[in-house]
Amino acid sequence: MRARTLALAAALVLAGCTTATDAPAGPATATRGSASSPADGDSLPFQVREVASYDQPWAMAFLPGTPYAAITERGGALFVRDLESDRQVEVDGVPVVQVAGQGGLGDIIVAPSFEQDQRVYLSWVEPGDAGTSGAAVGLGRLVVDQSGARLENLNVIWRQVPKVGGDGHFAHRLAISPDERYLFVTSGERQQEEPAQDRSTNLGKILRLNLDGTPAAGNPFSDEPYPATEIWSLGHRNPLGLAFDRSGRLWNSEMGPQGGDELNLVVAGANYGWPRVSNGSAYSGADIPDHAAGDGFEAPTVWWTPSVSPGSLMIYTGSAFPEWRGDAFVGALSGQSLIRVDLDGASATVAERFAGGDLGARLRALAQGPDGSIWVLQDGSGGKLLQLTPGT
Ligand SMILES: [Ca+2]
Ligand SMILES: [Ca+2]
Repeated sequence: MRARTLALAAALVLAGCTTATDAPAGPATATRGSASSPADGDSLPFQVREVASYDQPWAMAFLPGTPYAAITERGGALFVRDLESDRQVEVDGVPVVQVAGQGGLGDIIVAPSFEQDQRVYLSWVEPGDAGTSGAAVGLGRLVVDQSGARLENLNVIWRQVPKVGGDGHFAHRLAISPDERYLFVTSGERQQEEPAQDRSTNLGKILRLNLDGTPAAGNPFSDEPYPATEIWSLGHRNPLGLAFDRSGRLWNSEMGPQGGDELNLVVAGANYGWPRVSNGSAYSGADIPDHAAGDGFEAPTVWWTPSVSPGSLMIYTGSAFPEWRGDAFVGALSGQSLIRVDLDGASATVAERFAGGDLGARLRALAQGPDGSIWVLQDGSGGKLLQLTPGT
């Protein structure tokens, strides 16, 4: 079995682990616009272990059947870390990425067939003509053996169209549907606003693709020309979080403008309103109508004003924290905290916010470990990799 080979390769010579040294961030100041106020506190009801640090880490994925996790850095590096020996190697064969503004190397997730074929999906920003750029998603093999780790046969299977100028709102978070038939991709509106309502682009959308990156049959606009054939939902701004719950519902988190950050229950064909409506305001101070019943747009289930800047979304399914099973976690960037959201069917309520110690920092990514522990990547230079386990 290939997976066994991977596990045995744990003994390979790996580079020494890095040590985190950055100072703790300032106090969190986030509040919510749509939920009661839970108490903030510096005492955390779990243990936090600092594992390592990275330079602008962006995403983390556990590699099934191995003791490894893959971790991306926005600057273009991909690492495979052995969580048992605490050693890591840098992966060869990562594509050239355009690193500017919010762009660079992005998400990584494993394909449903990973244990058989080591396939992973990777997202990044690629350059275009005349200073333009856009997000891309590649599918390839992440091979780990005695000689190191490398990406093989990596092919681009999806792109943002069109490529435009500017270096913001790429989004490019990835998720596999629970039935393991579809790849979902978030596509930010590149700070262009109007494309989020324009079905002749795939900007400002959530896309549903086959596992090979082609548009999935049965999508809501499948009778329109490409790229409308890819669109699952529209009217999104900067959707940096995407996760399925235990009942198969899809949720996304996204950044509003000034205020109006959102947690949305994502429904096929629904329009989430950007830039027509938002519970936030334009940075110019100009009003944007709030979401309102009967306006034709899907309102967020939870929203935050002032902004917390949700940078990631995870729905917990593990056993280590049984009381949290089925709940959503948002990693807040400007909100400098880990936010737990109670999910109950289609309803969602902010439950508590953890801002003590190392969680009182800009948080970039969340992942659930095979043992049900929760892993957190801080944002920025020296961003720490943290493992949360039961106990105090
Ligand atoms: Ca909205
Ligand atoms: Ca508004």
